[in-house]
Amino acid sequence: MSATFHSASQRNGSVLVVVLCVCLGLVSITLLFGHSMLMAYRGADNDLSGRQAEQAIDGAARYVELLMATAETPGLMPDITSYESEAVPVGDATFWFLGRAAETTTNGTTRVFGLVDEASKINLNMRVSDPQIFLDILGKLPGMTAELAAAIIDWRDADEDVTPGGAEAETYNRQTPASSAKNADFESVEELGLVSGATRLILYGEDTNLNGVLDANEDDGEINLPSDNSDGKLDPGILEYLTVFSKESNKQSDGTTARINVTQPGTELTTLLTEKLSASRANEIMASLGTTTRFNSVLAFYVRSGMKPEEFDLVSDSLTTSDGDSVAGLINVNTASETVLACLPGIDTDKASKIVSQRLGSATQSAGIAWVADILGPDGVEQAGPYLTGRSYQISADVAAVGRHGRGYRRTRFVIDNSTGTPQIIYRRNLASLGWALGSDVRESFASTKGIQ
Ligand SMILES: [Ca+2]
Ligand SMILES: [Ca+2]
Ligand SMILES: [Ca+2]
Ligand SMILES: [Ca+2]
Repeated sequence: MSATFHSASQRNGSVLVVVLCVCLGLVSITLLFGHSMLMAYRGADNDLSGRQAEQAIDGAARYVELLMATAETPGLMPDITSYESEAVPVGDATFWFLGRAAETTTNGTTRVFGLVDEASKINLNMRVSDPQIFLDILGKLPGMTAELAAAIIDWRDADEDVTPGGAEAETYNRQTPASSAKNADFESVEELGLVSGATRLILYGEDTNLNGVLDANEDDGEINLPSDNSDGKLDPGILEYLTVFSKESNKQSDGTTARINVTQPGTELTTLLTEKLSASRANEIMASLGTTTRFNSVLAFYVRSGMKPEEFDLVSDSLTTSDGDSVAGLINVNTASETVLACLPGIDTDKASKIVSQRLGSATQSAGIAWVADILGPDGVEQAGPYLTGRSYQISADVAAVGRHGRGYRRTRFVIDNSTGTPQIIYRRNLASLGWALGSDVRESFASTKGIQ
């Protein structure tokens, strides 16, 4: 009896245990199910947020095309105050244009939102009269090695003659898989990754997410990748300073008439000066030019002409020293950084610094270049003049975006070309894999408002 009772109570106890187990099992299944539902929901939410972010990025690209199409002065970078660049709402999504500080002295410590001028960079395909000039320009880039500079020359020149320290087919043939030098122009800066001597460190430097800003992991030494010198300054790689896209049409602002070649000054030039200035000034200027036609740049022509800066700025966009349909690779003195300017012949760090500080001190944005002649001096004009412009026709928009609740991070960099008068996207690259590029403050702002991230 007692045994039966015991056994019954044992059985009851077992049943209870079984029931409890089943209940616990059901609860855990429910919890598990609930959790997976939540994960599925979050996944779907992330998918939706990602799609929203992608749509915001496409919208941002169209916004830049519109800005360029409606610009009052073609070739003038849109003024930062004339467009939205930071935390721009598009429905439930938000986008940012990752920009660059105007001063290089901020060392990546200032987050700047805005569009970037491709003509503010050195063009890997720029034309020079002597390869040594380009070798010197490249050699002044921070972190550049003599070997890589030489290999860049060899990569794009048509011949198989090895520049000292460089690389042609014989070097690439020894690689696995065997390849050869391209012997043609670069189509993107990413192509540099194929060039002999290029390393991740030289290309990216400390700026592994290519946002121009010193992120926490880029200033903590060896604690997190990349390895950096934790000196509180961003040491970017050469990608920061290079482009393949800068190009301007060699037409006057009407888009059809060829610019006037000042190395063959004739009645066209007199007519232009008469129209833009006056008949008497045209005569004086033509007289002071005399028979000299050996100008290697429009800036050198200006120095010789005796024009006032404001006179030259009225005519400079109608002048050229080239007979080609377009001119590629000129550097815009109105947007280029001190680092880029100091790479050019005839511009030392002192002059580069003066150019940038005078530009920052000016109240209005300019497309003129006369103002740099005073800083450069006659020798500087002679050497740097052939590589300078005041205008830009290719803008890059590095767009980062999130969907609702700050989720679904996406990033795409576009280059939009307006050299034909109709803006069009000529480059698009997904940069989301480089990781979050908006800093901890933006992430925290979403976390604090939505409790997510
Ligand atoms: Ca070659
Ligand atoms: Ca960075
Ligand atoms: Ca680090
Ligand atoms: Ca550093």
